[in-house]
Parts: sequence; C-alpha cells; structure tokens
Amino acid sequence: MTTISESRFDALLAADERIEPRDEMPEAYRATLIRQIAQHAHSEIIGMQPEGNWLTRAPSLRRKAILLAKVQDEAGHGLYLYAAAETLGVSRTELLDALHTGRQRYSSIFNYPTLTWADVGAIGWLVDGAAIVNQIPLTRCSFGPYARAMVRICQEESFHQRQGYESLHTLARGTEGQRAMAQDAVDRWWWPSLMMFGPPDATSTHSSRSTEWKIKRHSNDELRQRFVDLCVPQAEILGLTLPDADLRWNEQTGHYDYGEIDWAEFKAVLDGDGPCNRQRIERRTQAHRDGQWVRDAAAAYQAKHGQTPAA
Ligand code: FAQ
Repeated sequence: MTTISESRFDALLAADERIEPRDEMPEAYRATLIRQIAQHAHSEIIGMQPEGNWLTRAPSLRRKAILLAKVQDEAGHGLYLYAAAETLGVSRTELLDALHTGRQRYSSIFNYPTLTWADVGAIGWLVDGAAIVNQIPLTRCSFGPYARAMVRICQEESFHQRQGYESLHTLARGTEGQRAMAQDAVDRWWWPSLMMFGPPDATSTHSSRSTEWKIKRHSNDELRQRFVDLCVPQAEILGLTLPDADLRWNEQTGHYDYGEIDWAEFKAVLDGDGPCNRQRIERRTQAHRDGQWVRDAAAAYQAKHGQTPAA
C-alpha cells in the first residue's frame, strides 16, 4: 500500500524536483544513496594515494605545486561528499569504519599503481576525464545535497582533466624517452578507466532502480561510450595511441566501436585482488590511526567549550 509520504516522494520525482534530507523517502532509496555517495567519497580520499606518490618527485616546482593543489582538491571533494552522505542520517565514523573494514567499496581505478611521472598525466586526462563524464549527469541527481556537491566537484575535475592533458601533451612532444613513458602510461590506464563506469548494463544490479529514482540519468554503457567518443580525437591530438586494435569509427551508430573489456580483471579488483588493494587500505587505516590525536583534541575542546571548534 502506498503511504502518503511515499506518494509525495513519487510526486517530487515525477516533477523532477529535488528530494531534500528533511523529506520522507523510501528506506531503499536512502540506502542506495548512502552506498553510492559513500563509495564516491571513499574514492576521492583513496584516490589521493596514487598521485600523492609523486608529490616529492614531480619534475619541477610548477608541476609539484599543481599536483599538491589537485591532491588537496580530492580531499575537499571527499569532505563535500561525506557531508552529503551525513544528511541521510549516517555518521562519518560509521562510513570510515565501513571503508576500513571492506564493507563499502571505492572505485576500482585506484587499485592500480603509479609507476612513472607520466601516470600522473594519464590519471588527469583519463581518470578525471571519466569522472567528469560520469558526474556531470549527477548534478541533476534527484537527491539535492549530492546534486549540489557535484556542481563544484565537476568544475574542479575539469581543471584536473586539463592539467593532466597538458602534462601528457608536454611529454608526448618531449624526448623519445618521455614520449614512450607517456604512451606506456596511456597503455596501462586506458582499460581500467573504461571499467570506472561499472559493469555492462546487462549485469548492473542497481541501474534500473537508480534510474527510476533519477539518481542515474544514463546507463553505465551509455556513459562509457560517451567517454570513448571524447577520448579518440583527444588521443589523436596528443599523438598517442589508445591500446585497442578494435577501436574504429562506426558510420551506422555514429560512435566508436571498441574492444572487449576484461571483466574478469574488474571482478578481481572488486574482490580485493587488484595490484594495490591491500596497500591502499593499509595506508588509509594507518593515516586514520595517525590522526587519532587530532580527533581526541577536537573532542576534548568540544567537551571543555561545549561547541565545535571553527574549521
Ligand atoms: N569500482 O549496479 P552497478 C573520482 C560496483 S571518480 C568499484 O552498476 P551503480 C575522482 C557497485 O558499487 C571515481 N565498484 O552499480 C578522482 C556495485 O557494488 P555492490 C568515483 C564498482 O552504483 C579522480 C556493483 O559494482 N566516482 O574519485 C565500480 O548503479 C582522480 C554493481 O554495479 C563515483 O563513485 C567501480 N568502478 O553504478 C579522485 C561516481 N562500478 O553494491 C582522485 C558515482 C560498479 O553490488 C583522483 N558513482 N561497482 O556491492 C556512480 O556513478 C555509480 O556508483 C557507478 C556504478 C556508475 C560507479
């Protein structure tokens, strides 16, 4: 039987209006949003690790300053997203605990290593590029706090994508060794970037409900195709090759056809067996333990003064 609050929820959805935290909502909608927003927030903070790996080894002061700003932005995105998830009635402590104990996921992409400086450029171009394609539709997601967080995040991701592209462009036009390093990075990051969009539509468990609820506006495969179509001409300008022999323009569909994605690899990464899964969680839980004194100090301040210290 439909309750009054559920019909109001349905009416808000039908009118394409935003659901706000004070509105009643089905528990399954709330749970789906907590899962997705938390996974997204965790991705932002775990995503600081692969690039953070190059902060002390950036090839110039300019590149170091840019990378430092980018990694700080990722921390900020994590904060907006944890704050959005908290409006659904879950605490930050619970969310971090779920990450640290493997009950919630983060994006598969951050389980790959950054072996050379060119990987930083490839992450900016491909990983941030895929993030933008996936996240622009989320600015129209039905849940207000998530949609609003996405607006600012997408603006910052655009800057990240351009700095990555510019960095790869410089390498691709550098010495033979630099060009080879850029190509190698693209070879290693291309396929994992395609996996960021999630499993094929036919096996995507959450898509149909999330589409009905207007959390998702496009399917995983639609967004993946959009990303491929954007990247092919960009790779041509870079003078780099995308590592897919089946990549070709299809006159009939008006899109690029691309080769088969290794879904067994995707599954292995989701199951915790990617190249860096263990290292990423160990580093994160260590950082959390190292920060215990800050949380203790904040709690002591609050107990003494009865208010949260200004940020
Ligand atoms: N990795 O039914 P679906 C960034 C899971 S960008 C890991 O299709 P859904 C920026 C999924 O959770 C990256 N798990 O799921 C940055 C589900 O698991 P369950 C973060 C994945 O939710 C750049 C199962 O597979 N962006 O951080 C992945 O409808 C550079 C079935 O999948 C977002 O999170 C995956 N790639 O669609 C930061 C965007 N894909 O519940 C630093 C928001 C799927 O069965 C440096 N999220 N799974 O255990 C979304 O748009 C959606 O959640 C999808 C997945 C599209 C990722």
